[in-house]
Amino acid sequence: MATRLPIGSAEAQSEPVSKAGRLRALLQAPALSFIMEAHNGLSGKIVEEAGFEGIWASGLSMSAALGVRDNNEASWTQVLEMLEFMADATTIPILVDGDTGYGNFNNVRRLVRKLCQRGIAGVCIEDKLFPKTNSFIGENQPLADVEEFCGRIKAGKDSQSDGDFQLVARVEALIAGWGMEEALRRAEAYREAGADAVLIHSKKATADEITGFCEAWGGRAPVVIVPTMYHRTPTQTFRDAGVSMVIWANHNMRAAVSAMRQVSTAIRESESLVAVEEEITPVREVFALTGQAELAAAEARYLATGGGPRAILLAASRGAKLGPLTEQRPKCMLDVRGEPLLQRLVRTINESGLRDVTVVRGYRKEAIALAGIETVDNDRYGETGEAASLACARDRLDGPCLISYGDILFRRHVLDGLLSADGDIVTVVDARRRADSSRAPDRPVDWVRCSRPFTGSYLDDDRVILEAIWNDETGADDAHGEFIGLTRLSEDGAALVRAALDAMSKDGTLDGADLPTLFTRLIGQGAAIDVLYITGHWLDVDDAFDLASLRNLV
Ligand code: SPV
Ligand code: MG
Repeated sequence: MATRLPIGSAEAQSEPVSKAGRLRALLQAPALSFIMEAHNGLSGKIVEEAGFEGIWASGLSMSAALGVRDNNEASWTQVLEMLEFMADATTIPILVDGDTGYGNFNNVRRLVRKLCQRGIAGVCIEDKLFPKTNSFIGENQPLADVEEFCGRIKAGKDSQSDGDFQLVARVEALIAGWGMEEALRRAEAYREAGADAVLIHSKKATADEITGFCEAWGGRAPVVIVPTMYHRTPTQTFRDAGVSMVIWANHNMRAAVSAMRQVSTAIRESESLVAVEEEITPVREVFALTGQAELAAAEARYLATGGGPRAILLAASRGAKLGPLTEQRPKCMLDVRGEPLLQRLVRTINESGLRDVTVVRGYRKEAIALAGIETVDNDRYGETGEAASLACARDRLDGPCLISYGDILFRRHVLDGLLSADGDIVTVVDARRRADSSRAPDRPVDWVRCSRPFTGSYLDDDRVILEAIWNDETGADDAHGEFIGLTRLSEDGAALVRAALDAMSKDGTLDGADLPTLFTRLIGQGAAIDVLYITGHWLDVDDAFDLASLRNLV
């Protein structure tokens, strides 16, 4: 058995504290602590998210979640498997309800060894017989022989590979109707056998038995309680009685049952999702809970990119028209239904197979902290424009790439169409944008004129070339559409853009240039910029009006 370091000792402080060590500290601390029931990885995460310091892996709840009775119908290895998911999903200690230990001392030995291997912080075993029955069912359940149960405790303590692993002995004498004296006799025997704490269980509606036990017990070992039946008792009563830990034993499982019943009934009766959609957790929150962002970051790190285009997102500007909304963060980080706009954009790009994403930051750059992206900074964002931001990512213009404004969102098929379009430089133009009466009148638009207008004909797949691009209202009536801020470059296209940026830097025009200026220069040099016409299915955010429509639409 590994050695146990005394709480607060110098050695203990220099060691990283294991989950078992943290459970031990909770049990031994003078303050009352609380652990909350969970029955799988997801509920474990929710318990941790709520701020609890520990998890009660309830036998009743895990059984119920598996659709079986709390009578050891789930085998101990099935429980172990669930516990492994819970331990992997959380960082707080788990005290597992080990029922009776699944047999005699020998089963307890194996159980404790396996729990330690799986990173479980402690086990609670109750002085009953295998197969167990839930304490709240029936009367006068038979109790284990004290000596035999002490053997289970000793065997468990001798088998722990983590010196801090906690074994809590659960005394069922009060529940079984054997009285206080027997409860105290058993608790003392279990303490002497090596139990780290005793759980005194009661099914009375008041806490009299608990306070009576605590008074007579006198703090000989930490006391754990489960106030399921005496739930009206004020928590201060437990503090005053010197209880060490409260287990809220089954309330997540019961809450899940109520919520699932409600939702199932509502959907069944209305034959629709309308009534429930706003009431239940959005799918994206489930993705967040299960750590999807971490996977995106890992994919960026470990998955071969296959030489696919790199994405460069220009997100340096503040979005001053959004006023106080962009005081603390740039507009690309504005919340759109619980998720920053930029994160939605990155996800669309990732979904199209582009994993190498570089964001050019500027205003409030520290606010741009997303998993799965790289960043470069345009620290002169205040006096420069889009071309200078792109020049900050010049080193990354070394092969096929996608350039996007950081404040736009588009449907994935727009990007997929662009990625498969021919041409060294291809820009996306919305042919219908001019007819969009919902936009604010002073909103800046990158107008374009092309070699021919959009026709919408199925047979029309002739090449379209960009002839002019400008962003004032002059000539808006002659425009064939609006540049949406999305461009794809081949390796040769990237070389052309790089050379143009270098030339602009040399002749002093870079700082004041936006992307239309850069494209105009390229056109002037004879470069062919292809156009991919689309009709809608994208959005940009320039002002509060755009943001409101975006929040309504997404
Ligand atoms: C459990 O949560 O499974 C327990 C606590 O053992 S109780 O149901 O209150 O007995
Ligand atoms: Mg139980």
